[in-house]
Amino acid sequence: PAAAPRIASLIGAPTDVGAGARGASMGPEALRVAGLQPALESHGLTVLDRGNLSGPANPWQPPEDGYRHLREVVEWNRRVRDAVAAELALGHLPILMGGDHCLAVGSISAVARHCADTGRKLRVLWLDAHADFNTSALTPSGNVHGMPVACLFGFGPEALTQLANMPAGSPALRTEQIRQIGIRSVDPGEKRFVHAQGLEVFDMRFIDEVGMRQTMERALDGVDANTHLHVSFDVDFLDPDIAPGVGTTIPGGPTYREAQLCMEMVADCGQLASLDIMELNPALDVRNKTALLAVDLVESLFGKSTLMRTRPA
Ligand code: EXY
Ligand code: MN
Ligand code: MN
Ligand code: MN
Repeated sequence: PAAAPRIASLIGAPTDVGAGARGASMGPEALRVAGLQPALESHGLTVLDRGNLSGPANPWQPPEDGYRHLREVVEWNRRVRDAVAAELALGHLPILMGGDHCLAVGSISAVARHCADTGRKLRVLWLDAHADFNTSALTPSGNVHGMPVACLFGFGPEALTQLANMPAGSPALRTEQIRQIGIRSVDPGEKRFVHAQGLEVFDMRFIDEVGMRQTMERALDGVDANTHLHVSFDVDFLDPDIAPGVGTTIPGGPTYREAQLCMEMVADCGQLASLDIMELNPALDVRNKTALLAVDLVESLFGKSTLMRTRPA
């Protein structure tokens, strides 16, 4: 496979404007304190810490027309999009440190546009307990972190659905470009919409029945040397027993080893080209252990493995 970029750029987005609990705004610093940069460097990457983006404060208001803080959400997403686009244009591998998961609209919009401009295929792996496929009509909360995938598919406010500025006003993402893994909490209307749109979802039931290895083989099927692989890692993907530091814990997530295998198989495919690390909430964590775990898993994403020094042919 084509060599993935070896310069990674850390972009902090310290906000929780899209979330239902405060605290994900502290995620970027917790990842730094947990040693994200030296961990990546130990796997041969050159790492540029670009510091934190700034943006509007969280006004902590109830929903208006089905959205909480839409103005602030849009502003943060524009800044994330621009920052991620700038790193992609330099040939760097952007790592967005969230921040809540609404910001994946901005980062994946930049990635989708980059792929359209450079003729690369795009595959997004959405690692999450949630499908994040609500709309203003379906949402039980108005929290935009429950809506980013729908926005990327073109269902949402124009200010978010048009962030990628794709040719002919196309949505940033199509069903064949995304695989969701670890899903175990979907609202009733959201579930119908996920089915109607034909999303490929490897939910926890699927992982229980076939195992993480076959799940990842299927999720990565078709990824080739011309594929830009983006991983959007919502830390609530992980079982709350090992990862309590998130605002929306859902029991029954991947174990430590299942999560490691997931990341290791991404590393093996050699195509990882951009990453989001989202929803880490240090206010709910225990001695930064969820941040340390996230760093450990991200190391596996970049090729840490137990015994093998080289990949099998
Ligand atoms: N589905 C619920 C809602 O839309 O309010 C919960 C969404 C939580 C989203 C998290 C972070 O991935
Ligand atoms: Mn590129
Ligand atoms: Mn999410
Ligand atoms: Mn989630």
